[in-house]
Amino acid sequence: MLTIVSHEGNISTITISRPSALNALNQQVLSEIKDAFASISKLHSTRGVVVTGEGEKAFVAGADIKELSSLTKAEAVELSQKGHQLFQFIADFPKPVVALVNGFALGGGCELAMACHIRIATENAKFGLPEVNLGLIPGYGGTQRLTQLVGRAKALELAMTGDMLNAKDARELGLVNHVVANKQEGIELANKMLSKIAQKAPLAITELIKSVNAGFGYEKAGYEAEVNSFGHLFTTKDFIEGTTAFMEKRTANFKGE
Ligand code: CO8
Repeated sequence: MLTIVSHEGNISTITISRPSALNALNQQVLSEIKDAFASISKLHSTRGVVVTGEGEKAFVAGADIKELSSLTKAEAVELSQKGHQLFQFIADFPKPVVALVNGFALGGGCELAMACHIRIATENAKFGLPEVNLGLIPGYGGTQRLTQLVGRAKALELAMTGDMLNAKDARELGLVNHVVANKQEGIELANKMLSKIAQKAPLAITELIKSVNAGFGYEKAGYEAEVNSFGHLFTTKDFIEGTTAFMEKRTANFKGE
């Protein structure tokens, strides 16, 4: 298993545990996250969920680039659509979901954190959508959710430069709710917050999540445009160059082809 589910009191924790690849999301991890949320949704005793990454270095450093590099356009579109469904399931989850971001939250990792309701980041956390370095764009809803959280101008700047934001800057921009010194403090804060919410009426919390999300609207056109553009880029030479360069640990030389 690459995803560990644990329960303490009325809080369930999902830990993505693939430290050798900085907890990157391969298809197995995605499917295990889906199963974890599905099983927690049936647990009456769980009143809140924490999602985090194993270790201190990474929350999730993105989709698994080695796996992505061999996908066809059709496979990439299918996987992106599956990810969209899963991340929207998390965004609509009827119980509060806190992302405890303990290190790198890049690409799909940043998208996973953004799908959660609340984000707590450790001081060493780094956020970013660096897909442009691979000849790609975000494919798990990042173009939409980053824009919702930080506004169009900053979202475009971050996604076009691929720059990483530190935890404090991410908090300034509204991407992160709270910054804590380390993972232990993050666990304590997440537990405190979720325990407080657990004392409120559960049905009211569920309706609150539904209402806030309805106001944002699941802008289907935006998510669909992302999937189509993401898939299209799998047919380009720049995508081959970008992913090859990552695996060869060098800077990519893009030609716009
Ligand atoms: N995928 C696969 N392996 C990874 C990933 C990743 N995203 N990130 C890190 N790793 C691996 C490295 O290859 C390395 O493995 P090895 O030891 O075998 O060489 C190991 O993890 C440790 O990483 P580094 O040695 O690179 O550690 P550093 O501290 O030097 O650097 C970084 C850390 C800066 C985080 C660096 O690893 C990095 O840049 N990683 C890639 C980040 C990235 O580009 N993420 C975006 C990926 S694309 C994406 O998320 C698209 C989402 C939509 C997908 C839709 C699916 C269809």
